[in-house]
Amino acid sequence: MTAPVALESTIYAFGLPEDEAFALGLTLTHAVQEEGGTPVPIAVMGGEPVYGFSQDMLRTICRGQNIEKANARDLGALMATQKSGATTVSGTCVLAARKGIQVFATGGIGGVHRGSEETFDESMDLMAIKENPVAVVSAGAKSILDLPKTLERLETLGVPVWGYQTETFPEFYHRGRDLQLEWTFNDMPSLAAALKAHWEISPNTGVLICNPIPAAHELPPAQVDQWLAQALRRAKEHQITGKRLTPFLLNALKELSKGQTVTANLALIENNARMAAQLAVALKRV
Ligand code: PSU
Ligand code: MN
Repeated sequence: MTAPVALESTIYAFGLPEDEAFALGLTLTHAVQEEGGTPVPIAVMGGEPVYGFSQDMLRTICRGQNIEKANARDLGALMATQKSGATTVSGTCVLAARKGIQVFATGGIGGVHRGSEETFDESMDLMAIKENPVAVVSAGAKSILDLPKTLERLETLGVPVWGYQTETFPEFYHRGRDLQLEWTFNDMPSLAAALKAHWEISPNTGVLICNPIPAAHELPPAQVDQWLAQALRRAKEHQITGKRLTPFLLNALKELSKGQTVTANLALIENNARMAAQLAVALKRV
């Protein structure tokens, strides 16, 4: 397989409406191929980890019926019970690493939730990036999370957080505000060389690569904050916690923004898939 790029499947099953999700599956496949990479969407189907989907399989996942949200810790149980799961960033990191796939494109990672001092809600994504040698290309994380705490936790875990052509931690729907990154790489050969050096020193630890949403697709930060505040209030009213929280918030944002967050989400994922493919190609040359 030349220049493989892993893709997660939770976004298809739980992050978007079915038809948009299906179209996105096809778009990401083409985007990775156009940049010279091999797309490897990952899920668990009937108890088997799958690397690459047929169109039927993609449709089943997008429909999201009889599909679990599969974190890293769910994989063994899904396999033993022959169930199907759409893998989150954490589940995808584990399965990608098992096949030696070094580059993975997602939209945004999970992180430390707001109010975590009460709820202890921190995404397993952070731990999984620490434990698997995969470069996770993401547009940062949404401010539904507590971003300063998320960055602190990544530091504690020893996960490098690198900007690609940005000095600011991107905040998913916009290119970021005041969270400074310590490391920035401005071209693909430099980024690939840094990854190679990192894996010589820390062969088992992943890296978070931050690729901001293209400026043309950014949503205004103040507007996003307003939608977020409302979405968080709704989640509290409905007492949504645990695994259901992230999909609930995404759906609330979609409604509040009349679909604008979905359009931005699609644009940034495609951008990440392209960049990840360029990185996978560059990694072969270092
Ligand atoms: N961020 C998004 N869209 C998503 C997710 C994150 O903008 O669909 C998904 C990813 O699969 C991520 C997961 O790994 O949500 C994190 O869920 P939790 O917060 O329950 O760990
Ligand atoms: Mn959680």
